[in-house]
Amino acid sequence: MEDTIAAIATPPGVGGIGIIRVSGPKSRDLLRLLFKSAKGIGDLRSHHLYHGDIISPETGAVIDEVLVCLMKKPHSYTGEDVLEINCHGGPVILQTVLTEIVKAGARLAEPGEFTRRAFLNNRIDLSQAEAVLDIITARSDRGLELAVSHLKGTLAKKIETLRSTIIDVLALLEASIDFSDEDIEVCKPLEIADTLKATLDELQHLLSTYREGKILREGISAVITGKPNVGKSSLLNRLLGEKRAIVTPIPGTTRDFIEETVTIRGVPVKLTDTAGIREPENLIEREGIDFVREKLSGADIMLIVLDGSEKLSGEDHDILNRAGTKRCLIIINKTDLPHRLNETRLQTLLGKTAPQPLWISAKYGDGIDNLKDAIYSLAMDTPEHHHSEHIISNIRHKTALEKTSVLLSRARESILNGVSPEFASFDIREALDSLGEITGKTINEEVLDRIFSTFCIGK
Ligand SMILES: Nc1nc2c(ncn2[C@@H]2O[C@H](COP(=O)(O)OP(=O)(O)OP(=O)(O)O)[C@@H](O)[C@H]2O)c(=O)[nH]1
Ligand SMILES: [Mg+2]
Repeated sequence: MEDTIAAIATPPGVGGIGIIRVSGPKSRDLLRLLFKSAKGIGDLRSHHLYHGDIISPETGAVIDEVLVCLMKKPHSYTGEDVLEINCHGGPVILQTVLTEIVKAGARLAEPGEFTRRAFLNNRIDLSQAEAVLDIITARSDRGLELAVSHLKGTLAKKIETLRSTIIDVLALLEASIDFSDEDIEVCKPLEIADTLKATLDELQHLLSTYREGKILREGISAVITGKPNVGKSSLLNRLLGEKRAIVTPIPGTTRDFIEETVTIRGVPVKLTDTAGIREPENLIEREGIDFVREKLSGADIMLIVLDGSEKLSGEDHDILNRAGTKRCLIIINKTDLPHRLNETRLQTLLGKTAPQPLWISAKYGDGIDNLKDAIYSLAMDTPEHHHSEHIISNIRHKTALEKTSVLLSRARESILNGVSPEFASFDIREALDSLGEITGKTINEEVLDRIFSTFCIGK
């Protein structure tokens, strides 16, 4: 039998309320031992809130005035008896109550252990358990929408449909192996190959959404670069909608880098404003510029800022040349001032295939909407949106889908080439296992440990 686990479920620190969560067979006894209510709790109804005190069973002293709720199995998050105690939200209170619970026979929960139990008791599948974590850590509206749709089981349903098709194929193949001596044609190779092709196409489609899903879930990093005084810090402030970085007419204002995250068209973007790149005049500048190069090499995209009110300089050339193959946008700032930058020269320098530079005024906000669209498209690689329910965002799912795809292709090849069906059947079985890893139908303990260890305690 499972033991009973307990943890503080709310974040550390002070708050209006703090919740302690308990799950396991002892939940009910713990409540009867530690909780006293003036009205009594009678036969303790499930999913009802009771008001009263948590007391120390040894001294009878009141520890806190609380609301408690028992959710009897199987209708609870974990599928076991779950007890939630709403205490006042102070760290000492919560710790004291938790200590009493542990003294009374519960054990402190590991990170993610409640959700792990929910999975083991078939309340949710593995893709839904992972979605719980994604909901907690969502960094944008669309990231949250995606996680919620996964929690609702949309991905799991899709995977189950694919599995069921593959199982049908396997059944046909197996029949043809069993009846191979007899003269009945049970397996039509071309039909099977077609079904597999359709499944492979669906797998490919799911895989093609990974980039979008990953970006919605994790966001991207963008570094703003350019020579001094072109308006990098002004651009950061404009995109953030607040004055975060110091802006002055003195070239070399920004020395350190400044990092802030904004949501652009639903994507969390970590923006880094950096020191202007030029031949360093002193040690501080040299350090600053070295930092920029480091930041640039790690960034997903680069926003290269030029000053439209000045001619292109050698420094601009250097920066553009160094951009290399990195995804970047060329931004010409200060469009509110008379134009002095020679666009034809810039275009020649960039080459014909380069994207059109974007004109903006960081100071007055012109062109910023266009710039946001361009950042979004560049990040996604495509302006096309997928529906949340058909997007994958987890590398574990991607790897499993890829493996499934390889195995099914191999099975299809051998069927088309008239190879004995045993081979295809073997590959298809493996493909089923690999697909089942996504929902947790086939999974080992080690993988479970890895997944749930990334959760917070109390979830
Ligand atoms: N007219 C006009 N001035 C701008 C614009 N953007 C920035 N500036 C001015 O240009 C000067 C430099 O702006 P910053 O944002 O500090 O430039 P920076 O690229 O961060 O400069 P460093 O940190 O020194 O590398 C300031 O005086 C800004 O007010 C713009 O769109 N139009
Ligand atoms: Mg600056």
